[in-house]
Amino acid sequence: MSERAEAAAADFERLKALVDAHLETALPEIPKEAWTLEEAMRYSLLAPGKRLRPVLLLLACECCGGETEEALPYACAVEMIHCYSLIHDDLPAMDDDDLRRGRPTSHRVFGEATAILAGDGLLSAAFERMLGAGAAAGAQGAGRPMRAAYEIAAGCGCAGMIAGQICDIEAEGLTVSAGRLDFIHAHKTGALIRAAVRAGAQLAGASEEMLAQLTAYAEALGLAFQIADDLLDAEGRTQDIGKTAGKDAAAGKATWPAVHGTEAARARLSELTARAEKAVREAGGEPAATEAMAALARTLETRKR
Ligand code: GRG
Repeated sequence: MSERAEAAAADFERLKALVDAHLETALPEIPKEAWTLEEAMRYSLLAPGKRLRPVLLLLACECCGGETEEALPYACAVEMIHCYSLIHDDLPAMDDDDLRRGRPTSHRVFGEATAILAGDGLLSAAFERMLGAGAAAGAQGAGRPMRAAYEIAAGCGCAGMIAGQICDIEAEGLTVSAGRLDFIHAHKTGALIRAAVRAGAQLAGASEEMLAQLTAYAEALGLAFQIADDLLDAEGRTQDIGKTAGKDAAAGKATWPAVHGTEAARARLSELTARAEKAVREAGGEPAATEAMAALARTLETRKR
């Protein structure tokens, strides 16, 4: 590994450790009477995830010269939202999965009703966390927190992740057009990744030009991430990816390899990785964070889980 790549990897690990530590105390106080809810929420939230979205938010904030400490509540909120979406996605009514992050899924451990409520709880807790941080900034300083919270709300909402999820479910077993497939990916997976990057940049008060460059980075990265995920599902092993491999084909899912073929999927993945790297370099932000964001795009291209 080159010196530059080593520094970028260390940056990712530094921020991931920060996120992991903050997630421990990020949930609101839950009444002791509702202890099963808390147990189920913590089970999913603290399971070993990659923490890609919160780290991206923090890196985007650092890239635009912002304060990492101030961005942490938003980073934790994005991870809570991501976890809620995973819990609900795994439910029998959706993808019906038994394994997530190498562990039994929430509904397998706690039952369906508790899993649904744990997802609801994480989504609500995310907004509590962000609005609490915004309120603490006071009326004078609330502009940036408001913009960041708005990005995240829109990204996970009905014109973002949820729109993608419904189209994904409705596409099962059907032949979908390339355009429809891109819509599904850009929304189901891409919207929250895009929101995380834009929220981090907004917290740092990024200029419109920088925001546009980082948005281009996030959009390319989001699609690349999903294509890599599709390839892993098709070619990876359950024990490596921590979730059941081969499920997409079995469920007749709309995926990049299924619609375009494996070779074309690989070529698109490389092209998107290069596009993401170029966009973040052209943003002209803080050098170490820029390097870490570029390295992250390259790592996701070859990821094994
Ligand atoms: C239920 C509203 C709702 C949305 C669900 C998350 C999601 C939307 C669907 C999950 C289906 C899926 C496996 C999509 C592929 C991309 C993806 C989101 C993978 C999981 O994210 P990682 O790999 O997971 O970052 P970790 O566990 O590392 O955090």
